[in-house]
Amino acid sequence: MSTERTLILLKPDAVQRSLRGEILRRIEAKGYGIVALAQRTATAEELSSHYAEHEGKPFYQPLVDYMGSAPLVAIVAEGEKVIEGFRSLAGATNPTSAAPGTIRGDLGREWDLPVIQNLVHGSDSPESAAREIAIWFPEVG
Ligand code: DAT
Ligand code: MG
Repeated sequence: MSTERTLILLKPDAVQRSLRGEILRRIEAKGYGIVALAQRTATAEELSSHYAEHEGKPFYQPLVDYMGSAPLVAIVAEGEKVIEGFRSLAGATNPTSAAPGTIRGDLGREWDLPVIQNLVHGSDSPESAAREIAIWFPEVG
């Protein structure tokens, strides 16, 4: 058994497009558990910490600005290999390249929305998951 936890964000576009239920359905249907879930507007501190690895990249500032512009939903999900598994459910970063069947592939719309609005974030390693869970849910640990 390698039960682990990951940090998922339903980005502001997912909230605005009323896709929370659709995305949560996919997470739960896969068999992952929801350990914590909260909708709120992220602070600049949370976002600069969360996206520290991207600081200096051209999309960093637009990304941080966008993520703080409206409410998002932060989630801690749990399950066997959930870190890699949720990344598979999410699909490739760019919605046009994301495979059909994935969240970004089925629901992402790059023709009228920028890549930044690709619906979800998921931790990419056990180290990122621990770091990100501590940012969004310090009480969960
Ligand atoms: P992912 O969210 O698939 O882990 P990432 O960590 O490389 O992707 O980038 C974080 C977010 O930044 C991504 O979800 C959308 C945005 N982003 C990444 N590359 C981008 C680019 N070339 N142009 C615009 N936004 C980009
Ligand atoms: Mg990433």
